[in-house]
Amino acid sequence: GKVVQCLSNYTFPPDFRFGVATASYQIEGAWNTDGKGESIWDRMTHQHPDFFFNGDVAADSYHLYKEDVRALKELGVGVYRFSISWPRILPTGDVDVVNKLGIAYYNNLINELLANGIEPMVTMYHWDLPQALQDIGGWPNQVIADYFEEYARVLFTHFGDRVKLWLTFNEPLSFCAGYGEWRAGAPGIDAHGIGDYMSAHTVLHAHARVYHLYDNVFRKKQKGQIGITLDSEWADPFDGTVESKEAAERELQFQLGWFAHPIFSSEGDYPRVMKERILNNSLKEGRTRSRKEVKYVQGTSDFFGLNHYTTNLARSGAVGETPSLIRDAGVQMILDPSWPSSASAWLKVVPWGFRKLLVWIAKEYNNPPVYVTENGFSDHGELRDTNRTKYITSYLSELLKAIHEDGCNVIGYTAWSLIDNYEWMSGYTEKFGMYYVNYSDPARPRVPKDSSRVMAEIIRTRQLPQQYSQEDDVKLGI
Ligand code: GBH
Repeated sequence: GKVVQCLSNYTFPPDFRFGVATASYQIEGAWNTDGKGESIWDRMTHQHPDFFFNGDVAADSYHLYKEDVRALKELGVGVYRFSISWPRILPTGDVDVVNKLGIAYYNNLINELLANGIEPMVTMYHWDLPQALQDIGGWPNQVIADYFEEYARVLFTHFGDRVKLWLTFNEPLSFCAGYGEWRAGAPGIDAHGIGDYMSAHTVLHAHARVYHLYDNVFRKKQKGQIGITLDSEWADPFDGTVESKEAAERELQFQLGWFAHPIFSSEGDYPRVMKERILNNSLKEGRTRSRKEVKYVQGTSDFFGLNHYTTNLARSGAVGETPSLIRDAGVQMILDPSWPSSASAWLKVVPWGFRKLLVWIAKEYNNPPVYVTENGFSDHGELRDTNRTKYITSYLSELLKAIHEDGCNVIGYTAWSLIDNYEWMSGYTEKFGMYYVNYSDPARPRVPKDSSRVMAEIIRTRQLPQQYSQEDDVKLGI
């Protein structure tokens, strides 16, 4: 039967921050303009033009950033989350060359935002590693943490007087997979069960280094906040069996706990279930040591950045090759065919999973302040994007219940995304923007979709528009 969408009447707390998000490689273009160095995404897309689209031009935000700010202003956002391209600032990855024009671009963007009353939230790394650093091994090589710290120092030095919200990494879970599976993104290295774990180890270390750098050198003067953004689906037990409940819990530990437990838990270190299973499998594989090592990086985040899009059903079972992360997790993840779809095969509309994940994080990590740094819906670029509006409003409704009924400390929300952009392995086929961009028009005009008007209304009224609870006949939530 039909389930009518029922939106919460709660209002957003007075200090709740609203915004939208983007990432450098997905919007900027100008891949080799004004001294920018090559990134691992430039290299991979250029080497495999048959397989990947590229972000050579993208939405051309390098030249059109004022159009982006105009759209942000129209939305009425308080915050704009964007990322800085490491090779645009440091073309070789190292501080031997600091690209003045790259610094100037981000200065212009930041100043334009501030002039319009919008606070910048800056991600230091949204996947575009300088190719020169990949040439010496990339993230599996722990020396990359040194380079990341020096890069961060350049960012704090040049932008920290005006940027008060920093994120070190966007979604380590996603980009470490680039060192596990060819199909998972740049650099496309097939070393599952080894390269991905090694990368994660460096990334956690690099994150902690930059947090401590901020604490020791910049925080007192600049008075900002610094965190990390982790991504996780919700894993709901496939059925009522103990095996499925344990599998769902295990899946959350392997997705979110992998990075969150070392940083946010009172215990520190990787989740116990992960260490045990990886060690057991490593021994079974005839190895003399675990494929994973241990490191403590506790307490190195002022808030918990969370990207969340969708839910899966989890049950215990063998999946993936030996060795691999998914083999170690031992969880089969299943999409319920009754859940509404998007343009992305992996993205089903399951708003209640969002609330469950927020509650899980609050319990697991002693209710940290959570900043939802991404959440959004893909379609094919429709201007009348009713399904995006339904997605955003129903997920925000669950977020409000998590705040008001479950006591979760959710402090902000930046929707993915401001504009249609380069969607990684899917090129320009899946659109997440609240603004449409015509990719066959060299001028790349930004055109508001219906969802942008609803978002503007939510930001202005600080509550959800009630008409969407009346007209809805799509099963969006219970
Ligand atoms: C975010 O990742 C990214 O931060 C952002 O850049 C991106 O544009 C946005 O999502 C929308 O995708 O193709 O079946 O192998 C969200 C987490 C992890 C979701 C990788 C898609 C690939 C699934 N993503 N996952 S599949």
